[in-house]
This record gives sequence, structure tokens and C-alpha cells, in this order.
Amino acid sequence: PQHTHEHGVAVASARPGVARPPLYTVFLLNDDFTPMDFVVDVLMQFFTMDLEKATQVMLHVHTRGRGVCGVFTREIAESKVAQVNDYARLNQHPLLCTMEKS
Ligand code: TYC
Repeated sequence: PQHTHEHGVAVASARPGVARPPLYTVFLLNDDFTPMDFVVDVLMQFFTMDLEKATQVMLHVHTRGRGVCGVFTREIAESKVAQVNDYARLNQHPLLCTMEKS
């Protein structure tokens, strides 16, 4: 298939028939109750962001309503969504994590 070179140039794959899997974007949704530091912790723990990036994404979600946590294959995205929502509920916060096909 088409393959994207590291410099963004589209090149022909050396392995025809090897398809890239569909990708899914994982989002966090804003709410009025989940503490900001809990959201930052979630972004650092489940999406391997550093403190600065996690704070940036949390503030984006807080002001814009939702924000991107990352882009993954379906199984990984489903696992991230389930883990984050379970962890939020365990801590009695209404924080919601969702996914959409990219
Ligand atoms: N709006 C929340 C507050 O003011 C913070 C927050 C940010 C909640 C991001 C959820 O995904 C979220 N405490």
C-alpha cells in the first residue's frame, strides 16, 4: 500500500498486501466536577505524557470541551477508553473518555 516516509513523502510500500489498520482517536471530555490534577494524572499514566503536555491537554479540554489523548489501533483505543473510565469511576469522578474512527 501507500506508505508515509518520515519526511511526509508518500512512497510505494515494499510489501504490497500489507495494509495499515484503521486508526481511532481517543478523547477526554470536559465536565464540571473532575479535579484538574486528576485529569493531568490520567493523561500522564495512561497516555505517557509529561507534566507540561498533560497540563496543556487538560486545559484545552477544560476550555474547548474535549481534547485528543492519542491515536491508536481499535484494540488499543478500546483498552485505553475502558481503563480510563474504570479508573475515573473507581475514584468517583464523572470523567469520560471516548473514541472515534479517524
Ligand atoms: N472542568 C474541570 C474543573 O474545572 C476540569 C476538567 C478538565 C475535567 C478536563 C475534565 O476532561 C476534563 N475541575
